[in-house]
Amino acid sequence: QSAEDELRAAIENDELQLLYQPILSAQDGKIVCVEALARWQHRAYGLLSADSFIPLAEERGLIVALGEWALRRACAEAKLWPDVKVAINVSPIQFRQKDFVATVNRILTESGTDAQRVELELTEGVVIADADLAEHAMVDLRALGVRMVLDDFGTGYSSLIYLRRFAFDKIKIDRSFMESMEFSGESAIIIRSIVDLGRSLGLTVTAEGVETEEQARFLRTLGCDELQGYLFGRPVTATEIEQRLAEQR
Ligand code: G
Ligand code: G
Ligand code: MN
Ligand code: NA
Repeated sequence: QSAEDELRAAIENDELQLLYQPILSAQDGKIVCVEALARWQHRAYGLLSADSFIPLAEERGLIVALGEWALRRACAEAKLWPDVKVAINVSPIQFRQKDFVATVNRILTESGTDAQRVELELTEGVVIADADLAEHAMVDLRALGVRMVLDDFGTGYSSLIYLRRFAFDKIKIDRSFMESMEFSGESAIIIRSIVDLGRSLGLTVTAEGVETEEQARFLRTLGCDELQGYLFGRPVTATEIEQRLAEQR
């Protein structure tokens, strides 16, 4: 059986799973959101991270089904933690489907999920192919009440144009800037600029890949709104998130 056939079967038979990584308010350290990250428990290879099968799904036309599965699963599991938002990564291919907005609307309705609790994470790649289509889809999604997030911010080449043209609610600073962050260095200057830019445009700014107390302190000083990274928690199961939320109450 080819990897493609195995992945198709895994999607159809609900054999994939979602882990959730906490995203904290920089102000009070409370979990305000969790990001859903797909995993594949493979018979032979063990637990596979998204990097090892999302590209395959995109190449072989399986990403639309996988994306719908992820939306449905995240909406179902998010019932365990009513106070916290859930962020779902959306592939550019999935986003460009003519019926994407209708699909999101249907899944929200079927699962009884409040749209305000759902964030969709897009990368710049989404708008490169067909900006008009993307613009309309974003307006329609926001009209549903869903929040739109620009993921991996700072890695594309025309981020500023996208921020002006598209109605994002939030930007996530790519974790590559944290990795190389020296407080007097170039990455720190870039991070500061992104935080200032986002705030002056009225966007929520989230930093990803926060691994040290020093990084967290620096980001709080800058006025970054939300923090995500191994310092605060790795991706874990829905049940583990539920337990952690119970502890913070
Ligand atoms: O958690 P991990 O390192 O496996 O994530 C790797 C990449 O896969 C990240 O860029 C993440 O956005 C992406 N990813 C994780 N889950 C999903 C998903 O459900 N759908 C899509 N389209 N991308 C995902
Ligand atoms: O592209 P996207 O931002 O969706 O990818 C999120 C990915 O980043 C996930 O694979 C997640 O496991 C990973 N990640 C989250 N926090 C950290 C961190 O603190 N350090 C590193 N190296 N990776 C992280
Ligand atoms: Mn993401
Ligand atoms: Na990212």
